[in-house]
Amino acid sequence: MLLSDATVSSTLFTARGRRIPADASPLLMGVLNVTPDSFSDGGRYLDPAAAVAHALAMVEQGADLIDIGAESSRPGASPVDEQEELRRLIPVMRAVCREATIPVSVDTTKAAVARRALEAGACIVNDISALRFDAAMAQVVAEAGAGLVLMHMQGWPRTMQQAPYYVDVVEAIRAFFVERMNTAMEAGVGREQILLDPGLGFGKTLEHNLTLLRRLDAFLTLGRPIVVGASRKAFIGTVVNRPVDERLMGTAAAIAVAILRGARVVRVHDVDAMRDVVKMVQAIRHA
Ligand code: HH2
Repeated sequence: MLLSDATVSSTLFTARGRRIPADASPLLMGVLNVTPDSFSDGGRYLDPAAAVAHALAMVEQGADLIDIGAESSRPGASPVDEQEELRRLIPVMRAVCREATIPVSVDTTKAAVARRALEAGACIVNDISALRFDAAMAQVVAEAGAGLVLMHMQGWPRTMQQAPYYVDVVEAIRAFFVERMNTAMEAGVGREQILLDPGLGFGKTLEHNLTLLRRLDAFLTLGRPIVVGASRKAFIGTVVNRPVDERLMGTAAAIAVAILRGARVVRVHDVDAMRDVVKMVQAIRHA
């Protein structure tokens, strides 16, 4: 099904005084993990100079946003303490925000890390716990007027893939989004600051992930932009039977479907290749 763009207004979202126009979407969010253990690029960008160079390369390749994370959330990952997360993140965040003109987000669940990242120039908080892991997070986002990605996850990264269960995965996540948006707005976050992400791979079976992509349009009536992070994930590996560094084509297919079903932001590792996917899908949609 092709979808009209009527469900989101001419402003896609706002982030610290920046207005991201709807007609610029679908946006490519390039992933930068400054971690030793991320599932696909762990260890590659621990050196701050390499991390900054990679971020700038993604900008060059056409990224619309850069998402920087310093704690892996892969299934079974061990938590990282605040000091270590800050140590990895802040120098890179500061340098990328100085060099790049596009909006930069911080992928964190900790309010103190989000605050320091915003001070360093980030303008979006990508919280995979949707404000559930740190009671102070909503306030930090509200005070900064930052963009906010509310992502769905069942359980915690350590255990989330052990036995994910839903009566109806789409309905469960829809209800979660409504409840989390209300929590954010009660804390003073503006509706226009919010983006929603079903959290592919976060407490979901293969069937759940595929169903969410197929039925992504069920979330459009919530009136907020949908973010999808399918890039290189295990569920793609299961379908195509390939290791993490050979999932480019599987990722391309997932992203094409996500955009056709209404995704406004796609979070990807391979910006150069996925730029072509976005362009091609858009050309077909607008023909
Ligand atoms: N996926 C990952 C991390 N953060 N944020 C959002 N909003 N959506 C996602 O799907 C999402 C996310 C996991 O991918 P990655 O960052 O590459 O790996 P790791 O968590 O191992 O660092």
